Amino acid sequence: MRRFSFSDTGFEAAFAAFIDERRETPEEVDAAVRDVLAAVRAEGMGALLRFARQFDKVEIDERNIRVSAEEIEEGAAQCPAQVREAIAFAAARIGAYHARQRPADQAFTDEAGVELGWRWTALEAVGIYVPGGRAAYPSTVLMNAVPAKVAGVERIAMVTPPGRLQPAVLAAAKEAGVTEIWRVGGAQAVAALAYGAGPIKPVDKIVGPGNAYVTAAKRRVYGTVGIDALAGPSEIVVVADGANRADWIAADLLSQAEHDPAAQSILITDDEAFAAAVEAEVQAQLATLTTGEDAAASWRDHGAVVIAPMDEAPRLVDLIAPEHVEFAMENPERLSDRVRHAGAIFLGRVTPEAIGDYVAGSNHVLPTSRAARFSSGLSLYDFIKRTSIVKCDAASFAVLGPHTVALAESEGLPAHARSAAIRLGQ
Ligand code: HSO
Ligand code: ZN
Repeated sequence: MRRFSFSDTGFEAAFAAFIDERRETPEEVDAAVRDVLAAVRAEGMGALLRFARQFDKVEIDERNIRVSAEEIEEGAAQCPAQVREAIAFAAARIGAYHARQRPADQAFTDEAGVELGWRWTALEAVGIYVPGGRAAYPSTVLMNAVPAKVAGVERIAMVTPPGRLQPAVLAAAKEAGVTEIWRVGGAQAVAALAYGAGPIKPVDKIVGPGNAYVTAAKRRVYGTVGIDALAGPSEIVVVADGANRADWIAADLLSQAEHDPAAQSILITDDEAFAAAVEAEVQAQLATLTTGEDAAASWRDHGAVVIAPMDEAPRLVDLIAPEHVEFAMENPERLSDRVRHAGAIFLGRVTPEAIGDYVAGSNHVLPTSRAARFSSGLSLYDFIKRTSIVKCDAASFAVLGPHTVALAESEGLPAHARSAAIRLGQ
């Protein structure tokens, strides 16, 4: 954990260097991924079964690669009632929030008399990657699938590495309206979704977090299909004054640290005694977490405490451009309204970021690694696209046509020019 003080000479440079540090260990995965993609493209299902044997150490065949409707039902039924209830609660709130994002179609006639507009339509088929192991979060299934469903996507295909399917993941998939689930993971799953493989039909866009192989595969298939943003490790900045409870704020910092040893948690406060109390609380709570090892590594290697006047916080937050920022104080909007670059903002003392991870309704798939400078979290917009519409009548065509001819001729495109000129009687 690094300590910074705004009053130290050299603070700006030291802090800038800190936020520039790369947190992910670069892996030489791209060549392997290229070969996997090519094999699935050439051989289809046979390659998927071979890679399951080779990488996942699991024997699957064409008959059980798809998770059956009965398996989904039975698995979901094993999910504790309380968790199922929470999944339904979260799904309803996520659905309601994203339904409000639906933009209106437009149709208007401009001053030249041209009828113009645009129309939004949903993607037809979307693939959702769900990682195996501990990172198989039911909440992430909801955050990806519910907006797709609300957008009107007909086919929502989920892929996940072969192995034990968590009941809560199946319950979330069912609740969100996932239409098919396949036991295939890694780069080969991305290939199957992009190119198709036997019964797995290609989709139009692939979303969802994955390891370095999955991310490299998504990068490579982009263009054949759409992809969502490339997810990095979680981040949180907590801006807190000294009137907060140190144990609450420590818990918030650890809530993101526990995701990943490469996650990052930063406290910004103007109160040195409070900062020390939070640091002590972090140590005390680390000892109690089953995720303590990862959280401790994250806090040790990437955590920071910044002592600065509260009025400096919005500028510092913008430099970090974090995935999440909390403003734990009275009247938080006074500062938060000045923030420009953040994936999601959580306001006040009783709005921990974890609320946004699960049940606020807003999406928890958010830009990381400073991508909040140029992008937004997952939303309904990821599952719809816009088609523009143009209609001239003879009078408006007479206004537009000559300019079309002039531009087409200047570009050396005579057929373009003619298709306009011919209608002008030229
Ligand atoms: N905070 C994570 C999402 C998540 N949290 C899933 C809990 N489960 C992404 O920013
Ligand atoms: Zn989280």
